[in-house]
Amino acid sequence: MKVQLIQPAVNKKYSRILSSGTIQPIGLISLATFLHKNLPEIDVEVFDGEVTPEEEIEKCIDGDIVGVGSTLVTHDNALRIAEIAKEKGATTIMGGKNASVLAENILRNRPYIDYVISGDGELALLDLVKGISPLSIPGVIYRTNSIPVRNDEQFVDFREIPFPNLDFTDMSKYFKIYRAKHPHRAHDGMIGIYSQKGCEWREKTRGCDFCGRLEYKTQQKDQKELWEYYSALRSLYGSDIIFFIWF
Ligand code: B12
Ligand code: SF4
Repeated sequence: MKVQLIQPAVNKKYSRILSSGTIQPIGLISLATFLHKNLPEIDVEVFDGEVTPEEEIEKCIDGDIVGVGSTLVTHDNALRIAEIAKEKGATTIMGGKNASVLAENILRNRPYIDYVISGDGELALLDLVKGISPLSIPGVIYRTNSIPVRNDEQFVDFREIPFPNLDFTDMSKYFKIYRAKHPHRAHDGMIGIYSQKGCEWREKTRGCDFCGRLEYKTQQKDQKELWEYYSALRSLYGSDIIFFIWF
C-alpha cells in the first residue's frame, strides 16, 4: 500500500511569502514519521508544492491513499490536487488548519474528498490507513447518507509523537532556495524543529483574535530529547539555524 501526503503550494494570487520554500512541511513529515513507525510495511511519500512544481507532483500521484494539507492560502490548490487523486482512484483525505474548520462544507461540496481529519492528524490517519471504520475514529469527518458527521477530536500526547524524520523530504531543495534568497548569510539553510504544541499566551489570555491555531493545551517536548534530536539534525544537515515550530 502507498500513502502520499501532499502540501500544495501557496496560490500565486496571495502575497509573496518571504520564507516559503525554506522551511520543511513539518506537519506532513510528522504524519509520515508516525505512519512509518507504526506500519513500516507501507510506502509513505511526502510532497511539498513550495519546492516541487505542481505538475511534477500531479504526475507522481499514484497512491492508494492521498492526503492533502490545506491552509487558508493553499486551499484551492489542495482541492485541485485532491480531485486529481480521486480521478486516479485514490481514497482522498484532507487535513490541516483550514480543512479542520471547513470540514462539513468540504464534504458537502466536494464529492472527490472522502474524509477530513480535524486537528492533529497522526492517530486518526493511522487508523484510517489501517482500515478502521471512520465512524469510530476520533477527529474524522465522514459522510453518512451524504450528510457530514464529525467525530470529536482526541487528545494527543505530544511526547508520544516521534520527532519528525526529515529524510521524508529532500533537504537540499530547501537549502538551495534559502541560499538563493539569502546569499550573504553565513549559514546554508533552516531546519524546522517541532518543539512545542499550543501557545502559552493563548492559554493565559484566550490569545489573538486572528489566530488560526487549533490546539488548546500547551505541550513541550522533553528538553533533553529535543536537544539530542537537534544535535543529530545539525550533524546530519550541517545547519545550525532552527525554525522553532510553535508561534
Ligand atoms: C511553520 C509555519 C509557517 C511556515 C510554513 C513552513 C512549511 N513548509 O510548512 C511559513 C513561515 C512559510 C509560514 C507561512 C505562512 N503561514 Co504559517 N505557520 C507556521 C506554524 C508556526 C507552524 C506550522 C507547523 O508546522 N506546525 C506543526 C505541525 C505538526 O502541525 P500542522 O502543520 O498543523 O499539522 C498537523 C495538523 O494540522 C494535521 N495536518 C496538517 N496537514 C495535514 C494533511 C493531512 C492529509 C492530514 C490528515 C492532517 C494534516 O496533522 C499534522 C500533524 O498533527 C503555524 C502555527 C502552528 N504552530 O501551527 C503557522 C500557521 C500555520 N501559519 C499561518 C499563516 C496565516 C501563514 C501565512 C498565510 C502567513 C502570511 N501572511 O504569509 C503563510 C502561509 C503559508 C502556507 N503554506 O499556508 C496560520 C494558518 C491559519 C490557517 N487557518 O490556515 C498559522 C496557524 C499561524 C496562526 N497562529 O494563525 N507558516
Ligand atoms: S499562536 Fe500566535 S497568533 Fe495564536 S494566540 Fe498565540 S501568539 Fe497569538
